Amino acid sequence: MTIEFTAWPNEFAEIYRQKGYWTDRPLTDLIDHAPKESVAILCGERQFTYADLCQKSQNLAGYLHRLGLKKGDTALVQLPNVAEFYVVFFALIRLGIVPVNALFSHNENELSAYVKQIQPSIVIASQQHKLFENDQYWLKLQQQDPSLKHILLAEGSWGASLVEAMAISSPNLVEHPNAADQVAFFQLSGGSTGTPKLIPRTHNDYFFSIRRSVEICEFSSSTVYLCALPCAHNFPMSSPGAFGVFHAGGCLVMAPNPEANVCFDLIERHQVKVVALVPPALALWMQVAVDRKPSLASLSLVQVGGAKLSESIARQVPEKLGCQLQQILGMAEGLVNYTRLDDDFESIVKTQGYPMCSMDEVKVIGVNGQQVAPGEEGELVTRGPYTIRGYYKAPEHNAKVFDSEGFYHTGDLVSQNEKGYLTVVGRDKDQINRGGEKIAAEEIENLLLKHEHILHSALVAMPDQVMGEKICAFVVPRYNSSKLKSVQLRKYLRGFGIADYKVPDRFEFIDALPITPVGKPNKVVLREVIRQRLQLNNVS
Ligand code: AMP
Ligand code: DBH
Repeated sequence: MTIEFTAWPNEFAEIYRQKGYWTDRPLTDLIDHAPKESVAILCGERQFTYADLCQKSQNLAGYLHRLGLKKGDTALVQLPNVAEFYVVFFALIRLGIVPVNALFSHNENELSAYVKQIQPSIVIASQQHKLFENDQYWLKLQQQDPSLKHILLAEGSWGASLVEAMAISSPNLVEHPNAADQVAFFQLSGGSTGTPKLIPRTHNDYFFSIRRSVEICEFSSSTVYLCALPCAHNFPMSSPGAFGVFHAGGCLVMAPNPEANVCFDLIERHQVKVVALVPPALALWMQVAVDRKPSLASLSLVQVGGAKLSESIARQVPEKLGCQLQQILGMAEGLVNYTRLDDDFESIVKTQGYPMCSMDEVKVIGVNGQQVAPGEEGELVTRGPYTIRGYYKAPEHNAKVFDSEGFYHTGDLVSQNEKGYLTVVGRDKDQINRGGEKIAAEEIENLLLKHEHILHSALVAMPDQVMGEKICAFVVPRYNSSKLKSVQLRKYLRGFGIADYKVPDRFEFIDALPITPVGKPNKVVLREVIRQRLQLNNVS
């Protein structure tokens, strides 16, 4: 049993193999060939060598095998930033079980949507999350999908124990990962539609993106990398992220969150050299660094991506943090652009770099679908050796965002200079980028529309000093507008169990939505309305 997905056409696959991009090795090679006694992960007071990581993931694979899980099964995983996240990942991969790694901030609404899409055989979660404090949600999930039989909890008073499962040795385990050109796991898309989309990543394509990232960022066995962003996110996982650290034989330090003081302590204690951040976290780090710069003495590189970094903040990084900046424009669908370590300072602060592979085909196209001249704005479209050709089981959406030649239309508006460097200038997708966390407007609009007092709703991004963008929900009440209040609507939305970061920061009640000539809500106008209202508020 393999997971269905849109494969690369053979003629492309052949070239990617010839070039040595696809090596037909499973992702487990990332840890299985590292020097056994080196420290792979530091997590709180715990230390895991590469030998530990291999052993524990083999043990867990043995346990899962004894449960009856097999190749082609899927798993829903939700863990905080702990070493077990990686043990679980490699255990599942060893058996060809395909995980979806939910973000820890995800809630009932998101997890249930993933369960619906992949029908997992097992859930691996943590009691630190309120959904798994007791077995209520678990029972509900089992009702939703009766084939879901198993749960493992990282710590807990109910369910089977992940720690115990990792501890039982399984000497006779026969590993059988999925073929390297098949789906290894699902990555998550920020999305722009009502249902979250899953991104099938193969061993071959993901492994390549990791290896190439390691080369570009010059990771080595002496790299000490701080995982401060959510570990399941594509950026800290693969650009080069934790997996890049493993491939290089370096050391991964887990931070519970990107909070500056917590991270500064860890950097000082473990002599961290590299960290990946989103722009709002970087801005906060720069404030705290005014008093704590010596704590950062070991830091040589801060990678920033996920959302647009302002040039003025970028310029201050070397002075305020005492280290180099690297900008990254990446996406869980594949394409990753890096500024290079030896780039001139102007390119580093003004652009988000260029693709990591010479076989990444990148075009910037205008509204007529034609490529625009260098320096002009257009939509970024791409295909290449590690960019997917389709989302999981989403034929309608795929028909919209993948063209007949297999190019992925990113919805990012960029300009590309003569040297090939890309700069993000805007977005043409129905999404809000709240400091790196993406919200599909339609998902929340649909929930608002279920409210008996709401006639129409439209979510747009509003500018925010710290987050870059925040969520503004325009709402047209059905009856008497005075009945609707922001507090109630927030509570109402939380009632659906949505992740907190998706709850609108502001509600604006209006009599009617401005519409475009084709009858859709005119979000260009709405963004302008909220921008002006915010400006007025600032003046008054
Ligand atoms: P996702 O498809 O959910 O993985 O999110 C990827 C998207 O995040 C990209 O298509 C961009 O819209 C946005 N993004 C990532 N990195 C940057 C960056 N450095 N600057 C601006 N936007 C970014
Ligand atoms: O935002 C992203 O999805 C992202 C940013 C930087 C990403 O997937 C990546 C690097 O790999």
